[in-house]
Amino acid sequence: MNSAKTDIEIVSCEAFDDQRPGTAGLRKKVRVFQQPHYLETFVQATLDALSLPPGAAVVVGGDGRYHNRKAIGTLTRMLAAAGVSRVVVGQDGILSTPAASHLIRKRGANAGFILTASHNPGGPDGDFGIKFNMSNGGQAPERLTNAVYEATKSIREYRLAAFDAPDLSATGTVHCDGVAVEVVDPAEDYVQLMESLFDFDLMREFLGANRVVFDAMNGVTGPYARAILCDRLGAPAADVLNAVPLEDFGGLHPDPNPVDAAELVEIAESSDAPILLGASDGDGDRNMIIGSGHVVSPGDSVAIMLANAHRIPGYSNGISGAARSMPTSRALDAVAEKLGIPCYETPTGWRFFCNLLDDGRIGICGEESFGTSSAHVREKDGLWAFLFWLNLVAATGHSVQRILDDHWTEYGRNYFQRRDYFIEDASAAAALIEDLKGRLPGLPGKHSVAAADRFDYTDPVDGSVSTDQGIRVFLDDGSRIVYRLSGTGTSGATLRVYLERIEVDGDKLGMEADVAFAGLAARAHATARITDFTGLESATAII
Ligand code: VG1
Ligand code: CO
Repeated sequence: MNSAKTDIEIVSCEAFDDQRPGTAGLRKKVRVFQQPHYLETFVQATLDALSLPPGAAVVVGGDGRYHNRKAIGTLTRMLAAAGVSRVVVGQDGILSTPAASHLIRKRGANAGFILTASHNPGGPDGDFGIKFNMSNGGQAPERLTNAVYEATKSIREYRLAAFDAPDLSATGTVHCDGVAVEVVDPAEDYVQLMESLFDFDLMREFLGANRVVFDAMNGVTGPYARAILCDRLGAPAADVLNAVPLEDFGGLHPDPNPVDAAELVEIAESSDAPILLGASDGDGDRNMIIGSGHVVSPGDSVAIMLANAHRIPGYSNGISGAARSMPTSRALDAVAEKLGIPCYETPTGWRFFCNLLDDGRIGICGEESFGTSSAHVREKDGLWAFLFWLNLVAATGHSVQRILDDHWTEYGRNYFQRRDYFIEDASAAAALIEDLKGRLPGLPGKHSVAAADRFDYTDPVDGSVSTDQGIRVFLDDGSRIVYRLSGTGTSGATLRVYLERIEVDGDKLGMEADVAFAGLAARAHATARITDFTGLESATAII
């Protein structure tokens, strides 16, 4: 216990009224976080709600974005004041989200703080954020984030240990008063974990004859990708693009989707395209997989992983069950059914998978938002997904296109598209949702609507209930439209409209998405009266 000998400064402050955590932690503009006391009140509220035992160990890291270093210094001092005796932090403050999750679990730490706004842009005019994870390595459940929000509204003071923020530039342990700040290589433990799951020998041999390219998008995964793909598997350094984490991501939007990772898509379409390409986001939890010039839809990706898990060493003993977030395509359900294992449908946000993973009910899970992972951590994991595909391509000798074609032929194809509408006036977005909810009972039976409901979720492990997690409209032909509001934005509101169409006709498995969705997209737009409520004639982004 160090708090007795640590000098503590108590700072009075006013509460802020906008610190409700969203889908994944608290995200705001950097300038909001730079306001005096803003980070501190949120951290203090979190520490109060967490009530860590005396002498606790806490993992701290971030994606290297602007404001990270300063925030880590403050956080370390606040953790010391809260009686934490060990802070494990990545060198230079760097830890990818999945690596932080692993470190919490490996070290038996009591909690973790991850400083990131994920795929949101960085830099002084960009976004900042903070996620807090529990001792299982997963993000705080809703009951805790609600408690934190309540605490932020009435906070009057916070506590800081009176020492200078430690230097994080070299590995080793620094003692600050009674707190041991252990600076670790961000990649070491994670590399070992990946080696325990995948067939590195096979992958190394494969890379001797085949080229793959990974784009770290100037986010956190560069050092991890270099350590694994180059140092361990022999890929040339030049094949890890944008490999140095930059505070502003080099001005890029570090979001691995076909629009923001256009450079990679271009390489994939060139005549001497690599056999496999991948990208990850700012904090390393998202992934995009490309092969044969084709971006693998995340819903297909997780379904294919489940169907082929027996080919990958770490998963060859079988998978107990699978899960997907509600808006994610139901391609996964079809595979689970064939395997005779359960497939859970959870609300959007990785934290909802964590109980299922902890309870051993599921082994693989995914979200349509380019997120996939397994029980190896309690976060989604971008580089893991890329390595899974690399191992799969190496093990089968099949191209990504062949793997997709075989899968669709066996299970049918779940065409999937997300249309985002950015709505400046958040109240207009809320009104649209309320209006649609009110009309739901009247939709079935007309215009080939089979059913329409509001998605509420009861966690099968702890019985906790999360209501209002989106709106589902099911059509007679098996198509589905889902509506929900984003919980990660930092201004206005984003309405997400998710479209899914299932095709089993062998002649219709190769359509372009725009062709596949021409009808359903117009239908979804009209059903929600999007133009009436927002003035928008079309989606702001189609992914
Ligand atoms: C989005 C995605 C969701 C994901 C979340 C956090 O949330 O839709 O699937 O879990 O981002 O991912 P929302 O509420 O904006 O739709 V990350 O990589 O930004 O931590
Ligand atoms: Co992310």
